[in-house]
This record gives sequence, structure tokens and C-alpha cells, in this order.
Amino acid sequence: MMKVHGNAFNVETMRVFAALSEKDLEFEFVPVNMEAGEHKKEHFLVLNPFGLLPVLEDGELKLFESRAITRYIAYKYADKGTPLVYKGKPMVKLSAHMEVKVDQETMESEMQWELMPDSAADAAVIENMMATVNMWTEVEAHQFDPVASKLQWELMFKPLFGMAMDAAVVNENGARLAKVLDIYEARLSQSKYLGCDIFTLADLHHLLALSNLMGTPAKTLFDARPKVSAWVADIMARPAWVKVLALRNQH
Ligand SMILES: N[C@@H](CCC(=O)N[C@@H](CS)C(=O)NCC(=O)O)C(=O)O
Repeated sequence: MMKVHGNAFNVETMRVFAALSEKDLEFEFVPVNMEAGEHKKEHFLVLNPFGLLPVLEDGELKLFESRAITRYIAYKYADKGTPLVYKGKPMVKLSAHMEVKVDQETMESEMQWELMPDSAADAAVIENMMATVNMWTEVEAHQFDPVASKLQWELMFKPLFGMAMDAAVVNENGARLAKVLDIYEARLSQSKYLGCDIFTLADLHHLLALSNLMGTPAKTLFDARPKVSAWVADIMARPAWVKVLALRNQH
């Protein structure tokens, strides 16, 4: 069974849980005691030499970087649960003359045929869509997450730890988040989800940051944008995500 080493209050670990939950996969959760600095000790550094959470172990494979882990899960379990990546249209049927041959060579060429779209034009549409979904997945990592992380720290974690919030940091990052959300609003006016018309990793990667920020004054930035707030409500209500939050509350 797959093992996830992480911390249930950590955005990156929850991102991995979200992908596993959408795929309805069983896994063993191995909590890492960050307060005790367990992630900087030798036994953890063997899993991730950077000493950061989370890490996925699947047999011999040890993977760190939460978004690389969700991609691995999405591709390895492509046919289970929610697709999470854009897969394109149904593939072409085998031609009659190929179906009648039963030798090993034909079996292999049948498998190749099954992966081919109906036409070159369809292939181009699928490639473009996959590239677009990948682009929006990168947008989360490079435009949304850095700003959302700073706001979560100032508006959620600092108050929890009894620390004083830095108003200048909040204002600066609030303005940066507003600009990102303006771009999301325009995108979501053309597309049901960020990457394409189905829920993909481009949306999933936002989930814990959104759940956290909805409990802070930054919520008003989302509420002010109708397409963005409908998207937030939609993805936060996904049964797989509700399950993940329930799991977190047990820890
Ligand atoms: N880009 C990495 C970031 C991992 C990361 O920063 N994890 C934090 C979670 S709290 C961590 O382990 N921090 C411990 C530290 O900085 O020492 C990912 O997506 O997995």
C-alpha cells in the first residue's frame, strides 16, 4: 500500500490527500512530527534530502514535491476515479483487417491504434488542451501559491500562534492576490474550470489554500468575483475534498 509521510495541517500534504481521495485509493498516513524536527533527521532525509513534507512511498519509488506526487497518482491511476488530467476524446476503433489478425505483432499494433485519436485535427485539439491544462497547473504554483501562502501565514497561522500580523505584508499580498483573481475571473468566464471544462489538477492544487483563506478576511477578494466564488464553492464541495477535511479533523 502507498505511504504518505506528512502533516495533516500542511497544504502540500493535503494536496496529495486530495488526489488520493479523488481516485478513491487507500493509503497509509505516516504523520511526521515537525515540532520535534523529525523531517530534518537522517531517516527522513533518506526519503527527501531537502527535509520537506510530504513524501510518497510506493514500493521502491520515493517521491517528494507535492505536485509531482499528484501527477504520478493521476497518471498511474488514470482510469480510476476522477480523471484529474485531460485525456481527450474517445479513441479510434480498430480497422476490420487488424481485428482478424491474432498474432503477437498485430496485438501490439492494435494497442498503438487504440491510443490514436480519430484524426490529426483531433490530435492537435487534444495536445493544445493538455498544454493549456498544464499551463494553468503551473499558474497555481507560480502565481497563486506564493501569494496565498503569505496570506495564510499572516491571516491564519500568526493569529493561531498569538503572533502579530504584519499589515504591510497583508496589503501587498492582498493586492497581488486581487490581480491573480482578476485573471482567474476572466479565465472562468470562458472555461468551467481553470484548465478546461472538467476538474483537473489545475483546480485540485488550490484546495487547502482556498479552504484556509475562506476563513480569513481574504475571503472578500474571492466573494467579489462571481465566477471565482462559484468555482471556489464548487471545488470545495467535492465529496472527495469533504472526506479529506474530515480526515484532517481526526488528527
Ligand atoms: N514545493 C514543495 C514544498 C514542500 C514544503 O515546503 N513543505 C513544508 C510543509 S510545512 C515543509 O516541510 N516545511 C518544513 C521546513 O521548511 O523545514 C512541495 O510542494 O511539496
